[in-house]
Amino acid sequence: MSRLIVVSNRVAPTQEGRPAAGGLAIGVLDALKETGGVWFGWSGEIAAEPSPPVIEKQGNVTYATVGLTKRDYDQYYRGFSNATLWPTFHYRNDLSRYDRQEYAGYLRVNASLAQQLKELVRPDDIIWVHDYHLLPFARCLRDLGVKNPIGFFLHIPFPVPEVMRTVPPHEELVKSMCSYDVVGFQTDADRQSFVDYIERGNHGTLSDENMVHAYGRFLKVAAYPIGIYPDAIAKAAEQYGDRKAVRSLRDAMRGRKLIMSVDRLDYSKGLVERFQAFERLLLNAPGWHGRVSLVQIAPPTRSDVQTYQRIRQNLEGEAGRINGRFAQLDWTPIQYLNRKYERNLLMALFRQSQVGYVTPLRDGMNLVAKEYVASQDPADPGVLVLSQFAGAAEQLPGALVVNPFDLSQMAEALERALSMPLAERQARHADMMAPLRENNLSVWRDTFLADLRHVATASSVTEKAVKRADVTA
Ligand code: GDG
Repeated sequence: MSRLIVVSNRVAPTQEGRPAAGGLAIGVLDALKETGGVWFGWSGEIAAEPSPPVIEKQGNVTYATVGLTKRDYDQYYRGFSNATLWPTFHYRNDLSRYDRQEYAGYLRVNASLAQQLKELVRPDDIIWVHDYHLLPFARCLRDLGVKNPIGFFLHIPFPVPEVMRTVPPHEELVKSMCSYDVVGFQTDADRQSFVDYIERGNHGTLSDENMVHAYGRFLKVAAYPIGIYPDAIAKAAEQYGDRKAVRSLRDAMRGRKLIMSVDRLDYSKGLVERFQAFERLLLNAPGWHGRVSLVQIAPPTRSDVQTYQRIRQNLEGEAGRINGRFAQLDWTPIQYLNRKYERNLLMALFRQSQVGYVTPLRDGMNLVAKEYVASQDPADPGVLVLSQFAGAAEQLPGALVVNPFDLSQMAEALERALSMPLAERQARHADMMAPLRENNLSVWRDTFLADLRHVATASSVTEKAVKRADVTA
């Protein structure tokens, strides 16, 4: 059996007690622990100069991590990845900026990571690369003569061509993505945006079975919605129900209803709009005063990127303003916690709550939405209020789906969720658990890897045939 090498910008912290708060890290780690393999990427440390990977084995996973220099970090990570690609791919061109030096740094780091990985690759390994930091990574490996199957999965949305074209080196990026054997997206809409870019720009064609022929290569382009392990989450949510933090929250609620939200502190998650819609509920339905609280957990991320500092200030301002307006001596409407919690504890908190409030302005999938559903007690489940712009909305038919730009609609959905009869809550919950079990995290990984193995073999045969035909023509 060939070895699996996973490549992502950041390898999840390996030390106990350092929880990874990020969908990619959680999804990849769970997926890799089962199959075993190598996880290659940045250690999270700033190094004085580039050095060979540090290798550490834990169970059946080998971690191979490298440091980044300050210049690499600034240009590749903080710059082009998170100040250009992240906002644009989340349709926030207004927050996106482009700097040629940063793009050069992005390409340089991709090339240098590829060079370092090449030393570890064996001929029968298969390589699975993750996310927007590494769009050109396969191109770099191919330039070094690596012939192994290489697949790519994008965890965030892929924008429609008009938006993609606002990134100045858009064509170079898309062309380099065609060096992969499989390019996977979270949803069919993302896949379609990528195919539209190729077809409308006359860069290539789509044939049966999602095969794209572009820039002289054949690759599969498909949607592989990332999943979770719902039964393991349900178990953890139940077991952690007795923890002190969970009991304290239950006591503090004193019979009040609880709306729970958990997100990395990111402008794509729609946190400000979410607070404002909750405020609208309190304005429109004063009967809820003193009877419902919103708990927002938002661990900070990328806090050295300027736009992230701004969202933090805005959110603190909004929470303070709304609490100042409505709070009573014994009731705080919004509890805003700007820190990380243990993951199983979060699942137990979800189970305590009556509403899961997940309203990103744009999101590749959103694992929190799925985790919220999985954490519920089937006998007395909470209701999920979910943005239509999360990939998860396609897969969770029992959610109350809202447009996060429509505050009134969100406030109405909250009220409906808070008052929903038990039978309807149970039916909606059951409607969501079935697809979550059917498309769990193993299915995501196994489907992607099966396609990668299949396509890599088939396309190398096709490309050889095309080359032979070119020579004899
Ligand atoms: C990217 C895409 C896509 C959150 N706070 C804490 C904590 N978390 C965990 C959640 C969840 C994960 O982090 C967040 O995942 P999301 O999917 O919601 O969002 P992103 O981080 O933006 O993830 C996203 C995902 O990749 C996977 O492909 O769904 O669209 O943007 O698992 O529970 N975990 C801990 N403490 C916290 O305080 N331990």
